[in-house]
Amino acid sequence: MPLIRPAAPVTLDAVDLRVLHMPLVSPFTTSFGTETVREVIIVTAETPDGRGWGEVVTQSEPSYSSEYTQGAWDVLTRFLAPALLARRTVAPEEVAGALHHVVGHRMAKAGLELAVIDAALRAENRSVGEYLGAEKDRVPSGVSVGIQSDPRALVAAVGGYLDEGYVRIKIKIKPGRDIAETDAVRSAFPEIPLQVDANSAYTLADADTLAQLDRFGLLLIEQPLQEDDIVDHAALAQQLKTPICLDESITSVKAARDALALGATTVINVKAGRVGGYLEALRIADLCESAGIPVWCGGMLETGIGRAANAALAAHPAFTLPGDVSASARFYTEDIVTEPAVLEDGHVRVPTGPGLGVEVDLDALERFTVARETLRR
Ligand code: OSB
Ligand code: MG
Repeated sequence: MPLIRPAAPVTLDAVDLRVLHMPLVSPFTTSFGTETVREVIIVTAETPDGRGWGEVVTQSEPSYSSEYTQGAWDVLTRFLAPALLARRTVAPEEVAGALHHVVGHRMAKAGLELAVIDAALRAENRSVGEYLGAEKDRVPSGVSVGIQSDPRALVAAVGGYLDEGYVRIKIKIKPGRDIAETDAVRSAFPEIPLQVDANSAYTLADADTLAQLDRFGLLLIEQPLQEDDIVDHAALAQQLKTPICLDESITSVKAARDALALGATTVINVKAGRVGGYLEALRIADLCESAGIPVWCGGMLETGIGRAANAALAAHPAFTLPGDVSASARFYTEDIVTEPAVLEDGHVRVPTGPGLGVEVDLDALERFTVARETLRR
């Protein structure tokens, strides 16, 4: 069965790119650093029938992955957007092929592809949920909690999110800020679905430390070792009871297939940006569904644009674990869409309107914009 019902091609008149700086409600700290402002690229695909919106989820520094905003800006303006504009028309399913000659830069490609998907679906009056195979009208919402000043502060932060209704907690860990943190959260909340994310901060030599996490009954540990440590992850899996879930390492359906074949992971975090787009994300979900591997939708502190697409993806039946699909207010006091995602009974609604099903607040977009360039055919 084909993964999706294709959408008709759109005529691309222009691609508009903006860098936005959006203040975060509170600093977000991971093993690779602290963010206080989300720097993100918003893509507009301009067609004779209207606009489509996309989001490039790079961060300002190449820490989570080798991609970063200024690098994405360079490759988008010099190579990717010109390659798409050189075609008279393009269908969403043709974008990846049209950009294939550029190696890597998956987040940049994913943002362009999403703008074309949105434009094409709006023109056909189809929702991104229908397009991606969503089978739910709302998805369970997990929250990713950054490293705090100490375990007590972490317990307080987690308690706040539980009070809001989040159904699954993920805490960030790093060497020296792991066992005591997880112990504190587990002791305070013995029953909650809990997982940890190391963002590549350990090596196989830390296996004994990581094995101490086994006693906390975690759903999984996310990306303990580095992006290219596939064989080491397989070795680590032999030493842990906690399931390993790869994030950074899964850059494509091929990488997913290899990691599964080697026993490096038993759960997969799917992020459209990391893998080059929502269609590749769907291929990974499909692979995992066939293999009986649970998947969940990861997040990259998306604005309302990417957040809408993530909610739709997470509503696909392959996504059997709660994702990092939180309410907009988890990260932002002001979003760039008119109806930001809210938490309702621990869930986020899957938009049903045409395309992404959200309208961009052009005033807010303008206020957060720090750079802009329009490329034309
Ligand atoms: O590893 O999942 C990650 C944010 C930025 C970069 C990497 C990660 C994250 C998160 C936040 O954990 C997830 C979210 O958007 O809610
Ligand atoms: Mg992660």
